[in-house]
Amino acid sequence: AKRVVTLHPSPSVLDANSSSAKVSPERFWGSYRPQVYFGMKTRSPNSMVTGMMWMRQFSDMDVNLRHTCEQGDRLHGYGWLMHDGLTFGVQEIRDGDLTLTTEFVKRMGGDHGGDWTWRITAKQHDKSSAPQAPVISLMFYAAADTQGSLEAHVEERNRLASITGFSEELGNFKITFRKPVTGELSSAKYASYNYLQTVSPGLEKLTEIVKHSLNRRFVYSPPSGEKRHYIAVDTYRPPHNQQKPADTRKDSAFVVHQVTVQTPFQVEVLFESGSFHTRPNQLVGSVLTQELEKRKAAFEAKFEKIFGLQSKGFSQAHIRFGKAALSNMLGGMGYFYGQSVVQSVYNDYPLLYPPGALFTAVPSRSFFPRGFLWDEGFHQLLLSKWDPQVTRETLGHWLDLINMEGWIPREQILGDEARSKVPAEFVVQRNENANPPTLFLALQELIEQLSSNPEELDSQTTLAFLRRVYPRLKTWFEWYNTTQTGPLPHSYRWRGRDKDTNLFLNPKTLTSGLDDYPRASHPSVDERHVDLHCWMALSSGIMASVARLLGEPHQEYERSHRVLSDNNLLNELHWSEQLRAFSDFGNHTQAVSLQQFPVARLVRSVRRAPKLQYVNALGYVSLFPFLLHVLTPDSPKLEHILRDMSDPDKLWTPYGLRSLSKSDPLYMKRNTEHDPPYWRGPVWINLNYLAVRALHHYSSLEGPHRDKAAALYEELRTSIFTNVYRQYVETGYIWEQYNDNTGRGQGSHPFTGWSSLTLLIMAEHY
Ligand code: 6A9
Repeated sequence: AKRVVTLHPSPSVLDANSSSAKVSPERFWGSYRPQVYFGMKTRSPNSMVTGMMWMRQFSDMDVNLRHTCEQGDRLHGYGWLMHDGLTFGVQEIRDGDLTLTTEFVKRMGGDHGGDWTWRITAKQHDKSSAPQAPVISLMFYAAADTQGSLEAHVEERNRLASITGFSEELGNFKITFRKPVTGELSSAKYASYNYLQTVSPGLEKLTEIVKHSLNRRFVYSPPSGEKRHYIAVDTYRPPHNQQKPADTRKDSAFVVHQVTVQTPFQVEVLFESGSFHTRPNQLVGSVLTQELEKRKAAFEAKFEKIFGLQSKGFSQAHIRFGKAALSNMLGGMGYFYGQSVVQSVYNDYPLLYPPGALFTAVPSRSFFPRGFLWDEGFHQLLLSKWDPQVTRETLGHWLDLINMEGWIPREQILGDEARSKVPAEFVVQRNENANPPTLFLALQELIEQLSSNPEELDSQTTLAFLRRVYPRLKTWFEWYNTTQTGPLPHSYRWRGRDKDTNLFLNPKTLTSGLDDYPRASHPSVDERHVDLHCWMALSSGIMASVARLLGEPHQEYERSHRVLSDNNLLNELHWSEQLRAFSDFGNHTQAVSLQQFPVARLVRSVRRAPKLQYVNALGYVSLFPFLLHVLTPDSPKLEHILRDMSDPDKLWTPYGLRSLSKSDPLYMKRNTEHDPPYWRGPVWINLNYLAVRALHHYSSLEGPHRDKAAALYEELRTSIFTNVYRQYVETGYIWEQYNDNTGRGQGSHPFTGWSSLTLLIMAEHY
């Protein structure tokens, strides 16, 4: 029963201190809190965190405090315009007629990850019709998480000029709040100041504490202008006798500096590390401006060198979009620490997984700011082009979370802050459940980089990395190859399908990553899934390559790869003559529908009994042998695949390939009254990326379908980036999916996880 919570016995990929300020000072501080609009922390458990909230004064609306990224805030857009993942970032936030630019720059020195400075620039939108420039409150804070201390230093009545503090990982430090100015050379602006010094029982409570401390008793009285009451944090210290003893263990210092000022203005916040003794000057004002300019220029040069959008003739606006796609993926990197809640058949109750760290990009800063296993493989396809060290460290973190069985929990909800965003019923992860092993896609990319530059230092690092991950990869592969097998030799079946068959039009398969994509109507052990078969073909091939590179026995992996890639076997297991496409197989009937029951609710009615047969749902699943390059270039099946892809009544749309054929009976059908279609029509960018990549692959190999693939390649590539770009310009966001009829972005936003692969499509980097 303890197996599920026992970690893999091999030495961990990452040394215990690999993310520490000593070993990795340049990556210690970062914007690793993607769930807030602006904030930084260090890559350490229980890190001291810093952040910013803001709110508009004298508005008709109720208190509009902004802090964690929320779709409900209805911002017109927010995201990183530039971010190098290492030294600096520039973000733009558009809230009504207010534009906030949040920039940070780091400077190395001392033993604790060095210094950084923030610069916030607030402006009223040019096109605003408001008679008066808005008055804004910015609230900068530092908060401890169960360890470390903070001391507030107050000057001039209510103005908190600085915070000094100490923590295990940072030693002594000082945070200074500069006064707002109109521009770099101008003198201070009129501003009102407030502060709050208190304790919090956990980082997920910070917004609430600030909200509950707000008071309208303060007066804003600019020299030329009317006096008005404004809302601010009130200074108070919770009296000791009111603290419940149980809470004091967790209670941690929390200090907020509020500045209230009319736009336009600019304000800077400095973090200075106590062990940085050789600081030449303060990183503020013109020094900061110069540093920023230098970083921006370096970023632009590196961006063009890697992605070459300019040399491909893209417009400046397209290039800005490309930079934002990359920057948001880098700026969406988080560092999480905590325990998953897991369940195996041997436990009566869920158990806590051992505590662990995860450095990962998140799919969506607002709606799911946490790690997802198969999303991460796609994220790293882009990030590995920019900084392979990020990819190695991320893969290292994921693979260090593997248990002795070879299982990695699919959704990583680590720490109270992450937990606070997830309804209880979604928290528990089950150890029968897989998720596509896309980390192999990222490994494949690292291996390709290595074979094209074997002499480079980076290749040595990758080789050493592969050596360390290898024992874990072996167990991971074995886990899929034993727990997810199907009824026939060399067939596979996703576990973890919905059980309560009659409540759903088609029971879902969340584990496949394609949630509600139609599968056999009646889940059974007789099923075989073509997408999983292809993932296994891919994975065994990468396992063979890694083993070969390391001089380890590789024959078994090669054999598996040969068998799983055998086009005859694939045809036998998965080719449906009726559909003339690849398909799942299982206990299935098409004759199902949702019926209104007398007691106002929908129940599935089955008009014809299921039987063992092909499922015949044409869509992404049927494309997998092509998407993952399992088909040989001379396969006659390619002709059918290319035809279905280019047929507007099936998969083709002007915005990319839709997930399910327009002619399928479940096309755009709801699964329950509360569960709208998700992978039953809309255009998803991760699989469209694979499709474009596959067209590129087949158009570069000799074969009867080469020309057709080449022509489709150009068309599909252009459709995808044209629409994602247009939606970004029109709505301010990159989206989770795109409507197959209108191209409109839908679902969660910003979604700068795999949708950012659009940049690779523009750059033609596969
Ligand atoms: C449930 C709601 C505030 C669904 O991008 C992450 C995943 C993909 O891996 C998967 O393929 N998304 C795709 O079908 C989003 C899953 C979000 C689950 C969140 C809890 C929280 O409410």
